[in-house]
Amino acid sequence: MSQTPWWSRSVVYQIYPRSFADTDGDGFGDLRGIIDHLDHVADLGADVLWLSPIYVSPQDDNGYDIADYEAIDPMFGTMDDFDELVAAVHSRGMKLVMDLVVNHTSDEHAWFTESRQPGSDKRDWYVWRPAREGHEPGTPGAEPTNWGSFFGGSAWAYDEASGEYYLHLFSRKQPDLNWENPAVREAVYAMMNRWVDRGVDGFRMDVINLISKTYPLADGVLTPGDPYSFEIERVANGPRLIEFLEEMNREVGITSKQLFTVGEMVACGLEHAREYTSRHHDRLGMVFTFEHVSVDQSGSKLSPKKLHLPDLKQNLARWQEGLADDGWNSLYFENHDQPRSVSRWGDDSPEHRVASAKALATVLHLHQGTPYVYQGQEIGMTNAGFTRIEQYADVEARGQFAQATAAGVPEEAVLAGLSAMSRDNARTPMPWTPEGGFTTGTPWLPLNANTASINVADDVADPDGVAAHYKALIALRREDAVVRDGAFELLLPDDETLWAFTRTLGDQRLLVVANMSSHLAGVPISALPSLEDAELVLSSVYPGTDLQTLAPWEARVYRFRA
Ligand code: TEU
Repeated sequence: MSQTPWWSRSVVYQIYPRSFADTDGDGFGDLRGIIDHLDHVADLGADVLWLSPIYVSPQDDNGYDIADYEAIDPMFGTMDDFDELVAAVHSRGMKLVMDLVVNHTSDEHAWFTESRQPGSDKRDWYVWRPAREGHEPGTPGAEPTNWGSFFGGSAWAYDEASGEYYLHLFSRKQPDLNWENPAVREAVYAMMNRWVDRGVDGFRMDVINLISKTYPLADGVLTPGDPYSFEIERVANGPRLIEFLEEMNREVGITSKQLFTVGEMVACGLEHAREYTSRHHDRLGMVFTFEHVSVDQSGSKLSPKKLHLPDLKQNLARWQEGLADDGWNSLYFENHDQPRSVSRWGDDSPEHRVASAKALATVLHLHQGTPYVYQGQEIGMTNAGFTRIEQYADVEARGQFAQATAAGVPEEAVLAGLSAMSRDNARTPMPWTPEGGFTTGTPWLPLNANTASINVADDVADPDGVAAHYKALIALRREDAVVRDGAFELLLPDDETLWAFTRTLGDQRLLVVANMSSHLAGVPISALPSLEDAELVLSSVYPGTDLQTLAPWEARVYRFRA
C-alpha cells in the first residue's frame, strides 16, 4: 500500500446509536433516528460515520457483547433500516464504518452456548481452563490465573456444568474467543465479508490487539492491596497478532478493497503503532492508542489527576513525529469510553465552555492524522454530573465501584473518580433541542441537566457556536494540503499554558497558538516564527490585533509562507 489512502483525508463522526436519536419512543436511539439526522453530520463536513455496535445483544456492555453478528438488534431497527442507512450515507458521499467486536462475544452467542458443552466441537472456540491445581473448582483462589478483568473482579468465570472456567477480559457476559483456533478466525472473516458485501466501508476493531494472547496463560505480578493482577502484557500484542491481522486483511480484502480500518488497542505504544500501520505491510489503517488519554491518570482510571499540559502535547507530538514517515495517526479526545473533553481538559463553566471546546478542537484537528468527532463533542457537551452510584448504567462503573469499595476505598472517593472519568459521561443522550428532542418516551439514561442551554439546535443556529468552529476546521482540512500533509513541529514544549505548533509543506506554513487556560496569557512572540505577512485564518474567540496576549482559551491559526 503506497498511494495515499482515501481515509487519510477523512474526518470521522462517531455515533453511539443508543444515545443518538430515538424515533419509536422506547427511550433508546435507533437506526431511523440516525437516518433522520444524517444531514447534521454531513453539514459538519465529516465524511465517515462510525457506528458503535448495533448487532443483536443482551446489552450487558451496551452492545459490545454480541449475540449475533449477522443481525440488527430489534431495539435499533431492522436489516431493511440498515440497508436504507447505508444507501442514505452513500448518497451523501459519505462512508459507513461498523464496529467489529471479535475479541469476545456475548455469553448468549450460539457459539458460546455450544461451547459450554464439554464434548462440543465449539469447546475450543473459547478459552476454557480447569481450576488451579490443588484447589476445589469454584472456590475463591481456584481461578486458573490471578488476572483481573477490565470491569473489576476476576477475569475467569466458573461454569458449574463443566467444572471449568472461561476467560473474560471484560464482563462475565463477554467470554473471550480463542483466536488460536483457525475455525474461529474463518468464521469471523466470513462474517466480515458478508458486511462488506452489504456495503459497509470498513471496521473499527474493538480491542483488536487482545486477540493474540501469550500462552501458556500464567499468573501476573500482584500490586499490594490489589486482589487481581493486571499485567496487560500477558494479553495484549501477543506473538501471533501480526499474523492474525495480515490474515484478516487478506481474507477480507481490506487493502485490495481499500476498506477503512482502525484498531482500538490498549497498551499500544508508538513502536507497536508503527508496526501495525506501516504502509509497507497490509495490516491496519490506523490505531487508537490510549497513551494520550492516560496522561491525567495516576495509576487507575478512578484516580484522575489534573492535566499537566506538556504531558498531553508532548505525547501527541511524539506520535506525530513517530508516524511522520510511515504509518498514520488517529486523532481523538473523545469517544463513548472517555469523559467529555471540555469538562476534562477545558473549562465547562458557562463563561469558558464554548471557547475551550473550540480551543481543544483547534489543536486536535490541526495535527496530522484522521480526526474523530464523537457525537455531542461538536456542540461542546459536558460531563453528566452524576453523584450517586444508582445514576450509573455502565457495567464498568458498577464493577469498578464494587471492587474499589470492597477493597476499602471510601465511597466518596470512588464516586469522585467516576464523576470525572466514567464512560456514562459521554453516553447521555444527544440533546437535539432545548427540550431534549431525543425521545418522546423515557430516555434510557437521563439527558444532561444542562440541555436547555447546551443543545444542537441552539449551537448550530449560532454563527459563533462550537459546531460552526468544527465546520471551519473540517473545511480548512479539505481545502488546505498543509493540514493534511504538513510536517509537524511542536513549539514551546514545556509551556504549561500555551499549545503552539507549526505545520509546514513546501513554502506553505500554518502556525497554531492556543491559550489552554481560563486566564489571559502572554505569548513569548520571539520564540515563534515572525508573523510578518501572516494571515489569520481561524480563531476561537474574537481576535485582538496582535499576538502579545491571548484571551482565555483563545486559539489562533495563522497561514504564511515559510
Ligand atoms: O474498550 C476497550 C477498553 O479497554 C477500554 O476503553 C475500557 O472500556 C475501559 O474504558 C477501560 O477502563 C472497548 C470498547 O470501546 C468499550 O466500550 C467496551 O466496553 C470494551 O472494549 C469491551 O468490548
